[in-house]
Amino acid sequence: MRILLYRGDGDIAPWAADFAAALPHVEIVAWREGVPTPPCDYAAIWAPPPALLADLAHVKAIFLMGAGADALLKFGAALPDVPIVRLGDAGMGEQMADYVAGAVLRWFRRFDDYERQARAGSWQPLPPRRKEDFSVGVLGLGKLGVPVLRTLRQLGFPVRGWSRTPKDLPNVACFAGLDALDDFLAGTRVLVCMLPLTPETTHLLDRARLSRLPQGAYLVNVARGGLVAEPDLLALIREGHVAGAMLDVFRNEPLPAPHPFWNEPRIAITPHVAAVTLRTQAVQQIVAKIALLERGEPVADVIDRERGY
Ligand code: NDP
Ligand code: OXD
Repeated sequence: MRILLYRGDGDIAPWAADFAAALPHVEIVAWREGVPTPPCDYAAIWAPPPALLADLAHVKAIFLMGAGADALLKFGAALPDVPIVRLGDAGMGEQMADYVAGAVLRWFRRFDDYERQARAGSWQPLPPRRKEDFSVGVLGLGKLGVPVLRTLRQLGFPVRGWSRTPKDLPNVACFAGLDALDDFLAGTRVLVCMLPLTPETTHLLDRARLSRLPQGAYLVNVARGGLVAEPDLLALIREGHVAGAMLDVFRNEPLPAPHPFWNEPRIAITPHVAAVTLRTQAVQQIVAKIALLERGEPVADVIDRERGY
């Protein structure tokens, strides 16, 4: 058996070493542009260039070394008709929960306001906020959205969630479908975006939708930049309707130097690190799924190309 490996964002050598250690009888092929690739049985890839697609001709399945499939699905009909399998959690749920809890607590305890005051040399206690007024709404109740909700609920915040199909989660106010989105937004003080980027979700958060949030709401986007109409968000922050945002993902990454987000003090920026792929967990999960496929058994986390996630 041969497995083709590629990551567009870093050194593939440690991945090759981990796969080789887990599968000693398998040939690991680190893909390089312009170097002939032998036929491979499986591929484990992230952010591939178009030139790699021709070398997927013989694979039985494509494994993504990440959770989102948008960067692969954009190749559409150029992809072979084999299962595309993404990572399911693999240590990302806990990272997402930490990231989002940090953002919510920062605003709830007004650390952003106190940082501003401290820079101005001002010693001024501010009125405390009540958790019951600080409802957190998570868009996307999947592998990563659910652990985020669980953590926020444990911290005592009222939580609500929105998904495509109806859900029943303990102590979570659940909403489903576009018809329910306005009601969901109207009761959300901190909106957390954890949706996949699909044709249906692109630009979902535009001026009209963000305006449904109550005055003084906050936004955390840890999903994909294309879900948010960036100029609309900026305008609503400048007008004061949205009090602040913590953004990990952007339409163009890295966020370009002249982008106005860089100079907006109410926007906190991180460089797409809300939940990084943990190599050990990822390799273990992919190796286990290859074993299932080799035995002819079904695997979890197969992308539905129609739905786009
Ligand atoms: P899942 O596929 O497990 O969950 C997706 C959720 O979104 C599901 O609840 C689904 O609804 C819902 N959803 C999808 N489309 C719609 C729609 N049109 N309307 C309403 N709800 C919808 O994904 P994960 O939780 O694993 O990951 C979510 C995203 O997080 C990834 O796609 C990726 O883009 C991003 N990500 C970002 C990272 C970072 O570091 N910033 C790291 C990892 C992932 P339903 O349950 O009904 O199917
Ligand atoms: C992912 C990501 O989808 O890193 O895994 O954004």
